Amino acid sequence: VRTPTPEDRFSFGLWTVGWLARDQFGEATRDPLDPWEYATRLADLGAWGVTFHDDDVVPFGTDDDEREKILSRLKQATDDAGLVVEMVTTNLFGHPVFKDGGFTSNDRSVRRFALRKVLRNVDLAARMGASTFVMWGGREGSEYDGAKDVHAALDRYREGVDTVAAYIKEQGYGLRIGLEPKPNEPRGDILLPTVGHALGFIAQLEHGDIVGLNPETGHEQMAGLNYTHGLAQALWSGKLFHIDLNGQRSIKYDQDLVFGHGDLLSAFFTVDLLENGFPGGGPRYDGPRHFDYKPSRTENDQGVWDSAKANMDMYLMLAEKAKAYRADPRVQEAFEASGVLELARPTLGEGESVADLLADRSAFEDFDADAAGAREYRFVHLNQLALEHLIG
Ligand code: 3MF
Ligand code: MG
Ligand code: MG
Ligand code: MG
Repeated sequence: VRTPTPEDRFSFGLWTVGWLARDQFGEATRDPLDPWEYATRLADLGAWGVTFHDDDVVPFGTDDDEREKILSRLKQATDDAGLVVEMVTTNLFGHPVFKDGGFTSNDRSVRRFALRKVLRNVDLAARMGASTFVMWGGREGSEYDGAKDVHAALDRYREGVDTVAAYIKEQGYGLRIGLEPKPNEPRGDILLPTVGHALGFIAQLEHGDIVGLNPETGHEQMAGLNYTHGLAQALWSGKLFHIDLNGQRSIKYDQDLVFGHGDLLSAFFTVDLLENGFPGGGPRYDGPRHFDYKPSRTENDQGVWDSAKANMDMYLMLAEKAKAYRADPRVQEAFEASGVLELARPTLGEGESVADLLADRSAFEDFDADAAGAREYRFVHLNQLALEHLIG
């Protein structure tokens, strides 16, 4: 594989390579580096950008002077390394104060504290030159249905997101908010569990014009859903603002594997959509290729950086294969034969009214449903061509 360049726009959360591998059952297996060390090592591998939670860089509770020192140091290091801070996000899940949520905690004083933490972080995001502000509400939810008034919680969620969005506009910051859906973990059930739920929520916002999505591969797959379809609907809705790429093997705990190390065929079609767009045209994603994975607990210094590189290598290898797949004349023929391209043609003719449709006997009275039912789509042949390219 070729070496990634800044044009590829690969970015990483500092919390990914920075994860010390402490899990539910075991202690950390790695020693921490300073945030700027992670950043420069990612730059050496060919990454273009980094992202972080406030607390990844400035530990919770740090005083203002120390915070200022740390932030200047990080900014200097990213500038020196030629790295972009493309996204900033808020940790509303680590401290015990957020155990029942941030924006939707049953405790109003916690909700006010959460909002202040986020607003301060919006200022930081703008100062770092970020373009996306992600909100993952990992603690917004419940273990017990009786413990959360979901109607009130959604009111408070909307109030929180609208307050932040209004502040962004008021300050004239060039930031857009990306909501990140996840079905569960750490809460038993999380609010806005899927791309679809989040799109429905955004439609209820006052400032929804600057609110979109940051869908994560593994989060959709934890719910048994098709990540590529989730991206597709977000694109169709004009709401695909950012992405979290990683790997997940079926419906189980959040694995955060290297991109492509989970469902490889699904990863192929994800890259095909991101790189080549919809077969029939339509909106394209032009944001960062952002990875949110965790180097496995078995990895130390070598393995952490091998795995970071593996994400980019997987993406580049799949991009190359996806290009060859689309360029293959047999694939174009199969698209034709399978009706994949025909789907882009509107069902009604130009200017055709419902009355015209009702008057069209060929559409119904004289339509030979049995003949149409006998049509062969040959999707298996098309899929086999994709696999030929993928493993060939
Ligand atoms: C958890 C996540 C989060 C979010 C992050 C916002 C800790 O499963 O995916 O990572 O991505 O909080 O960007
Ligand atoms: Mg995640
Ligand atoms: Mg995950
Ligand atoms: Mg994520």
